[in-house]
Amino acid sequence: MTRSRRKIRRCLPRSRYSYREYSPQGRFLEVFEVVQFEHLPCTSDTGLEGTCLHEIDCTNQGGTGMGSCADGFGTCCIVYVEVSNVEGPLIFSMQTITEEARLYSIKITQLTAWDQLAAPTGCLQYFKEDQGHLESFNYRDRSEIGILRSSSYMNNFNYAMCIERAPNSCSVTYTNVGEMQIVNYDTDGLPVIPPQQAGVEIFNCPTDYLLIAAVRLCGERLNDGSVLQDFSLDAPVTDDSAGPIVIRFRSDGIYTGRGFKLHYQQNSCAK
Ligand SMILES: [Ca+2]
Repeated sequence: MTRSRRKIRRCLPRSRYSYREYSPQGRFLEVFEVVQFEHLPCTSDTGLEGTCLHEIDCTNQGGTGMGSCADGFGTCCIVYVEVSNVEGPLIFSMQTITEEARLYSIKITQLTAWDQLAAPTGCLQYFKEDQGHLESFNYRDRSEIGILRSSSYMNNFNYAMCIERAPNSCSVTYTNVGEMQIVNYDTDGLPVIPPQQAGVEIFNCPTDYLLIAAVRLCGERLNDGSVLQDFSLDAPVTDDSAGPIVIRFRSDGIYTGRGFKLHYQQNSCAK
């Protein structure tokens, strides 16, 4: 009998599964491989977030399987809201300007500063993998709980995305993997830079921009000019700054674009 691998939905607390059958000679055969996995947050193929559980646990807890877990490569947007030591209840309110009915699916987890999942102070988003994706809010053009929608970041953003530095990591390289659009307009209402171009620094990106390695980046391409001077093309952007890894995003109170989806890769100091 050959060993077979049992399908695992990897998502949070550590679980251990094994299944054994006994041969006619009385010796057991390991039919299913013993697998241990962390019950970590995960994102379904359709964008819904959940907790990675074995399919049996998922069913026992009244959950619905949404596909296998994301191998730590997910695009989780766990938004961290710091509430200090205030006493509850904590009230979460939603504001909308449309008369259309809305449906929300929101998972809330309370964390202490000592929790493994807790983010450093000031980080609205926190990514703990050595590689992954950074995505602006409302970037996706569809979701399981809604219909097709117009993707756009929002006005008056000013937040930080933080990445936990991996052991022996000395730099991070960012690449554009989506339809980037971070817009800037002058006082006459005209685009500061032409379409399908990368913008760099304050003259190109006065209001809406990503801040990576202290450089403002905007436009419809990701390119800081360090490795490629053709700003009609994307080019990798590498931050070799020491200390915490922080990417900031800002927008002003008027004009918005699609946003961004970047891949980040932490690089070994040996490189
Ligand atoms: Ca703007």
